[in-house]
Amino acid sequence: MNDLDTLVSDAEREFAAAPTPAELENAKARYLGKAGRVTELLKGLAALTPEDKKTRGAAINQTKQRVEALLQARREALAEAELQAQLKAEALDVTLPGRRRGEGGLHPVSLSIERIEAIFGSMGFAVADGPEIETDWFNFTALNTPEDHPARSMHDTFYVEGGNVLRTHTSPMQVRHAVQHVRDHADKIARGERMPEIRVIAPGRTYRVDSDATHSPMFHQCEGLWIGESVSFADLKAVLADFFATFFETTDLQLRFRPSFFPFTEPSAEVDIAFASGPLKGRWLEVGGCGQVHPNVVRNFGLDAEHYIGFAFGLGPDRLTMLRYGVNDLRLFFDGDLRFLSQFRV
Ligand code: 2NM
Repeated sequence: MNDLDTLVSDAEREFAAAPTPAELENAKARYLGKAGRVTELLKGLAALTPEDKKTRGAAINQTKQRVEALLQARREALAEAELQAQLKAEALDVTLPGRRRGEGGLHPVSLSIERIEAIFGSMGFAVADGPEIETDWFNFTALNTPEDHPARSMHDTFYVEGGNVLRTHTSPMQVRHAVQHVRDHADKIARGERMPEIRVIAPGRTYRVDSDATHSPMFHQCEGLWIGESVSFADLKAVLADFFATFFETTDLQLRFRPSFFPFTEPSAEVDIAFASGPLKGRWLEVGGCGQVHPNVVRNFGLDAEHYIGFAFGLGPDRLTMLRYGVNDLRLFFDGDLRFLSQFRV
């Protein structure tokens, strides 16, 4: 191997050993730069005879071209390797599923309240709304609750500034609705004409000082009221039987009224149901309270209690939702954990 072939194979080895374009350019300088090996060979031509200069010059030029070709090949190889590395690093898996917009849905208790409104709506009940901060009169006094009743204690009721309370039930909305209804029909009532019946439900948030697995300081209630000239306990039974059968989508259902006491009804009863099949089969479950509206409450509506009579009831949408879906801890509804809540998305 002559000195020129050695130079070419040296260049090839050094170019191949350069791992980056920058190091390749350093290696190039050692051959083709101002003091590079090829340049030095060309400088050496000056000392030769014209004859030798010609043959040697041609050989060096050929060597230079071979080195330049090797350099160019190595440049392209490094550029290609860099491109491949970049493509690999930035690789996109186009078969991955897209990012979806998060889907929301109604809270399970809201779903129940919507069902409750639809069912009672089909029986002609209007839906009342009202403030969550209530006056003492609408929350207690109008509902025949005496000054010394334990429900009025600070242990049971959240008091806010000005002597108002966070409503402990939704009945005050019914009082507001009934009082307005009576005002709206005052002329008719004064002429002794028939007043349209009061038929209303009041769903919403209510508050009591209570907190454990089955009690939350904020919970939901849906109270119902039907007042007319001869609305009886038999009507109450029919309305509630129809409601529970529709809500739980079964006619295999027993209904039981257990004597009880509420200041705003007389007589009063707790309502129990029992399913004939399913996981709760045969167990009596308390689902609400009810009664004939107390004459004092009827008078507070602005009506003659000798002439108008009816019933009221209170249901717990939280508890109805637990029974419907088999949820055993009330707190799950109010923790805001999406792993729980997303299961009810419809
Ligand atoms: C219940 C139980 C019994 C009730 C009474 C009234 C009103 F406004 F007519 F006086 N509303 N709701 C009532 C009666 C509520 O909840 C357990």
